[in-house]
Order: sequence, then structure tokens, then C-alpha cells
Amino acid sequence: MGPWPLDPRGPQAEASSLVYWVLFACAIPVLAIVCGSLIYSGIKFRERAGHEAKQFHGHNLLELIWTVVPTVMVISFTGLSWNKLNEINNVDAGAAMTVKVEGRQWAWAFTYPDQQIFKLQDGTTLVAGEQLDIPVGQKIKIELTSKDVIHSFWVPNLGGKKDAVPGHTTSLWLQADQPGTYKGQCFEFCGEGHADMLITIVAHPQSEYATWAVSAIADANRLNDPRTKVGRDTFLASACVGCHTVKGTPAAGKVGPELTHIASKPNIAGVLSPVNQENLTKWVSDAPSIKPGILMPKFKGILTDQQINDIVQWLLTLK
Ligand code: HEC
Ligand SMILES: [Cu+2]
Repeated sequence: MGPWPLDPRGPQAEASSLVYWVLFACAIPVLAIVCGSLIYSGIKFRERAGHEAKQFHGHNLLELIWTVVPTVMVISFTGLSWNKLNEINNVDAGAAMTVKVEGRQWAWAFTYPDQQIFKLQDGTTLVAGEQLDIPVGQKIKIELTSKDVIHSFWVPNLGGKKDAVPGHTTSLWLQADQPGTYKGQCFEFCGEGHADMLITIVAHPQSEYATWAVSAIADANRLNDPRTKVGRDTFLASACVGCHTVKGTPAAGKVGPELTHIASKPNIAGVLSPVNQENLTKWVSDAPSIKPGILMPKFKGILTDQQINDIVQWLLTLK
């Protein structure tokens, strides 16, 4: 099933779905009794030929019942909600890690905690877009803020929603009981890209989380390697980004294939093998002469040989 609050996969979401189901279970008999007796007495005691509507008022026992029962119910609901709200709002106690989340039109950025396992070689901390990776069975504190307008963070299977307000920090906590992928969505209309402001939370078994972190750091280090930075910058500044996606960078084009792992592929576009400096240079310089009719233009003459070489050096690090 997709994102759905009544399919809780963690204690936070369980707390609110429990309140929902208890209230729902009590509301059904109340509805049945109230509507049932209304309809029943409307038919039974109505005025009709040979039957005069009975006139009476006051019935101590009935009045006592319909005062006491709802009072007890409402007080119990208050107690239950109070109790569960305390649990839901208990953000800090026992949190294993704190992730800073910033909403902006129209994406989320996740900054991992200032811990050694999330450090890049340039001393900065791992930041990810769209996807947050967490360990299973641990309480994760989310500190929310916004860069522009009000957004709302909601991953229904894991927990309640919270607004991300510019200039303020709000917080919530999440915990996934099972490994898996949990989808969420910005829940405050925030402009034309609102519908695309998605959230993906991937929960890893605790024993595999450190391994995930190592590979995430390696990916981030590769993309930010100072030795290939010129190539990265040239790539991002040229037409390539309009057609190709490289995860972890702003390049998100969808016309051509994703290049996130181009250096690990067996060939380039199915025609040039292996993926090495020589072949990539040929391809980027003049793809149409290698594979006639493709959409990718020739870059020889548009970019200098040096620029093509810089880009190729960077592409070679995309393993
Ligand atoms: C107008 C769109 C467009 C632009 C601009 C563009 N490409 Fe491409 N690119 C493509 C398409 C389409 C393919 C797939 C060709 C095929 O497989 O038939 C491709 C394929 C590739 C491949 C091989 C991918 C694979 O999976 O084998 C590489 C590498 C590549 N492009 C690099 C670049 C670089 C670097 C730039 C910028 C200098 C660039 N492209 C600019 C459209 C584009
Ligand atoms: Cu939003």
C-alpha cells in the first residue's frame, strides 16, 4: 500500500492510528443507537389513525444514561489523546540521531548529524536531497525549517505531520519498525511544484546502516572531489544537465540516460566499449558520428578540448 496513516509502521504512527480506531469504534455504536432510536421512535410513536402520539416528558433513567455515558466517553477520549500526544510530542527522549530538514520550493534537503560517520573529506557533513536513510528501530529526531514558504513534512506510515515554517524550527520524531521504503509528501500547498515535493525514507537494518553510510560518504566524496571539480562545474554549467541526471548533483535532465554510474557501465550507449577516457572523449566530442540520429549533439566546437577533457575526467569518477 502507498502512504497511508492507518497502516502504521512505527510507534509514532501507531499512537495516532490507535486513537483513530478507538474513537471510530466508539462512534459507530453511538451513531447506531442515536439514529436507531430516533428512527424507531419516529415510526413506533407517530400519530396515525387510531393512535394518538403519546405526550410525556422527563425520564430520569434515560436522561441519566445519556448524560453519564457520553461524559465518561469524552473524558476517556481526552485521557487517551493526552496520553498519546505526550508520546507523539516527546521528541527528544531517547533519540538516536537528529536530522536537520529544510523545505524549499520544491524539494527537501536532509542534513545528517554532525557525527564522524557522516563527515566528508572536505570537513562538511553529508547532505541529501529527497531521500533520507535511517536505521530501523531507532528514534530519529527531525528538526524542520523552511527556506521560503510554509511546507509540511508528512510520512504517513511513520508518523504525524508537522509544518516547516520559515524562521522557526519545529521538530518531530520518526521510527521505522521494519526495513523498507516509506513515501511521504509535502502537505501544505506551497506553489506550483507542490505535488512533486516528495519524501522518501529508506530504513536499513541496524547492522547495515554503517555500510550504507560508508557508501553514501564515498559517493558524496567522489562528486565533490577537488581534483575533478573543474569537470563537475563544467558539466553542470553546460547543456549536459538539460538531458542527463547525475544523482547527488543538480543535474536532473530526463532526455538522455542517467549518468550517475556511467563509469561502471560495460559500454557507452551500447556502442563504445569499454567506458574509458578515450571512448568518453570520442563520445562527448561527437556522439552523432558514432551513433547517427541520436538526440545528443556534437560538443566538439561548442566546448574546448580542455573542457571536454575536464568533463571526461569527472565522468570517469562516476562509478
Ligand atoms: C539534447 C540532449 C543531450 C545533451 C545536451 C547531452 N546528451 Fe548525452 N545523451 C543524450 C542521449 C539521448 C543519449 C543516449 C544515446 C543512446 O543511447 O542512443 C546520451 C548519452 C550519453 C552518454 C552515454 C550514456 C550511457 O548510459 O551509455 C554519455 C556519457 C553522455 N551522453 C554524456 C553527455 C555529456 C558529458 C553531455 C554534455 C557535454 C551530454 N551528454 C549532453 C542526450 C544528450
Ligand atoms: Cu512544500
